[in-house]
Amino acid sequence: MNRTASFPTVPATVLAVDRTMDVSPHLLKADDAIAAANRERWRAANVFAINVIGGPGCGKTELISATVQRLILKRRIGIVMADPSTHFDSNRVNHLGDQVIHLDPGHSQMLSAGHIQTALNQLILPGLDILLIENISSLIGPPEIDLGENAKVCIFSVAAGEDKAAKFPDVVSCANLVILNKMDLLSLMPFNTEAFESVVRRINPSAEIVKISTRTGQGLDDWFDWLSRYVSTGRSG
Ligand SMILES: Nc1nc2c(ncn2[C@@H]2O[C@H](COP(=O)(O)OP(=O)(O)OP(=O)(O)O)[C@@H](O)[C@H]2O)c(=O)[nH]1
Ligand SMILES: [Mg+2]
Repeated sequence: MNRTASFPTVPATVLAVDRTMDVSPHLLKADDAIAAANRERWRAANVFAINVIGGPGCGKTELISATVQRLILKRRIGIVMADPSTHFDSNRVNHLGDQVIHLDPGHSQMLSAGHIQTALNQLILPGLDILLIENISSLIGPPEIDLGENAKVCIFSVAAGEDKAAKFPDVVSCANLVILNKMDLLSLMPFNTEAFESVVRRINPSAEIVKISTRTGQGLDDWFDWLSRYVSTGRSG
C-alpha cells in the first residue's frame, strides 16, 4: 500500500523524542496474557510489529536505521530499542522519527512482553504502520519470550562465524526470516554461506533467508521486499 497520500512528506531528520524508560522488575510479568494484549493493541491499530533478534554486534541497529531511512516516505515506523546500560543505540536512531523509545530492561537483562506493554503506553500506535523492536543482544533468551510480535527476524553475521546457526538453533527455529549480515566481509573471512544456509533450512525449513550488507547495501532490497510482503499480508490478515 502506498501511504504517501495520507503520510505527508517528512524530511529525513525529524525532531526526536527520546523517551527513556527505566522499567523496574516488579512491573515485569512476561506472560502470555500480556503478549496477547500487546498483539491485540497493534492489531486494533493496524500496526505490524517485528521483533529483531541477534547476538552482539550482528547489525540490528544498522538494519533498523537503514530500514527507516529507506521507507520513511512509505511507512510510518516506530522503534523500540532495548539497550541495557547505555543509550548508544537509541542515540543513533533518535533522529529517524518521533516515535522512538529507549528501553532499559535493567537487572533482568531480558526484554519481556511487560516491557513492551509499558513502551506501548508511550507510543501513538495509530500513527504507525510498523513497529521495529530491537531486542537485547543475545541469541539465548529472546527466542523463548513472546512479546506479542507479528514476526521474528533473526540476524547472524559473517563476522561471527558460520557455526552460529547450528550453535543457537532456538533462534533459528523461532524466526520467520533469517538475515545473514556483513556479506561485504565474505572475502576476508572463512565463511561458507551454503553450509550456513543448509543448517538454517534443516532447523527451520519455512524460514526465508536473506543475505545482506548494511554497509554496502547489498541485498537490502530483498529485505525490503520481504518486509513489504509480510507487512501487507499481516495487516490484511
Ligand atoms: N562490515 C560491516 N559492518 C557492519 C555491517 N552492519 C553493521 N556493521 C558494523 O557492526 C557493528 C555493530 O553494528 P550494530 O548495528 O550496532 O549491531 P547491533 O546488533 O545493533 O549491536 P548491539 O546492539 O551492540 O548488539 C558496527 O560497527 C557497524 O558499523 C555490515 O553489513 N558490514
Ligand atoms: Mg544495537
